[in-house]
Amino acid sequence: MLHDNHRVRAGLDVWVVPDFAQDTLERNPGTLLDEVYSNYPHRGKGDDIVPGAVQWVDGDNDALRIRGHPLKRQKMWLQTSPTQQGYSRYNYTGWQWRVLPATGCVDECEEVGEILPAYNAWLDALGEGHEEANHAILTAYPDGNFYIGQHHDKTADIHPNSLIVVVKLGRVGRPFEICDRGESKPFYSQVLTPGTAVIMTLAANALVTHGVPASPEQEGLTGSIVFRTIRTVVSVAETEKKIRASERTREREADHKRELEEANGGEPPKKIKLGAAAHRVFLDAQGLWHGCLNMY
Ligand SMILES: O=C(O)CCC(=O)C(=O)O
Repeated sequence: MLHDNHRVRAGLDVWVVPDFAQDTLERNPGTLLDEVYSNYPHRGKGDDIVPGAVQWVDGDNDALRIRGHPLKRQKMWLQTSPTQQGYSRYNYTGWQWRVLPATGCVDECEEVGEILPAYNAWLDALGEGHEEANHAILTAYPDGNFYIGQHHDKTADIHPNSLIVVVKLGRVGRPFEICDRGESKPFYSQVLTPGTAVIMTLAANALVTHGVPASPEQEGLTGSIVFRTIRTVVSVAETEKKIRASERTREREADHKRELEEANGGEPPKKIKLGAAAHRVFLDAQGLWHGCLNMY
C-alpha cells in the first residue's frame, strides 16, 4: 500500500502520498480545516487554557510561547482516551507543562472523530503491525508568515511502533522541506497540495528533519493534522503538580532576575553562549561576572 514511487528518496522510509485525505480519509482537507478552525475557541495572549476542552492555542499564549517568544503557529491537541484518565503527552523542545491540559478528547471533536476510524483502518491494512493512532495534533498557519522550522519529532513519548503521518490541510498548497539530519539544505522541497500525506517511520524520522518554511507572499489559512501513537499518559493530579512546580520555578527566576538587575544598576543582562547553551549574564563595570540567568 506504500509504493516505492512515493518515497522521497530510494531506501528512505518517508513517503509523500497525494490526495490521502480525499481518498483514504474521505474528507475534503479544505473544509476540514475551516470547520475545526472556526468551530472551537482560540486561546490567545492572556487567555486561560480550559482543561480537557477541545480548543486552539495560539502562538502568543503564555502556555505555548517558546522561551518567552511567540510560536509562529496555532495548535490543537486531541487524544482518544477520556482526559479524566490522564493526558497523553507529546513532549518536544521548549514544551511547557501548562499546555498539557489543552488536550481534548477526540469524541468531542466530531470533525476529527469522523476521520480517525478511516485512518486506523488504513494503518491496519498496511499490515506492518503499526500501533493505532491515539493522538492527533492540528497545526494552523493563518498565512504564509506562520511556519514550522526544520525539526525531527522527539520520540521519548512516541510508541516505538508508531508511524508519524502528517496530512496537509487547507484550500491551497504550501511548501514542505526535508533535510538530512545536520544539513540545512533540503534534499526535498515541494509545494504539497491539500490532502497530501507525509508518512514516516520513527527510524526515518531519526535520519531527517522536516519543516514548513515561511512563504510571506502566501495568503490563506493552511495547516496539518499529525497522527501518532503516544505512550506517555500523565494523570490530571500529576499534571497539576508539575504546573505548580514550574510556576514556582518561573517566580524564582523572575525574582532572581529582578535582584540581579537591581544590583546591576538597572542594566539588562548580556547574552552569551557557553558551548551549546545560551545564558544571560550580568557583568559589573570591570567586566567581572556577578550573576547568570539561564535563558528561559
Ligand atoms: O504542518 C506541517 O506540515 C508539519 C507539522 C509538523 O511537522 C509537526 O507538527 O511536527
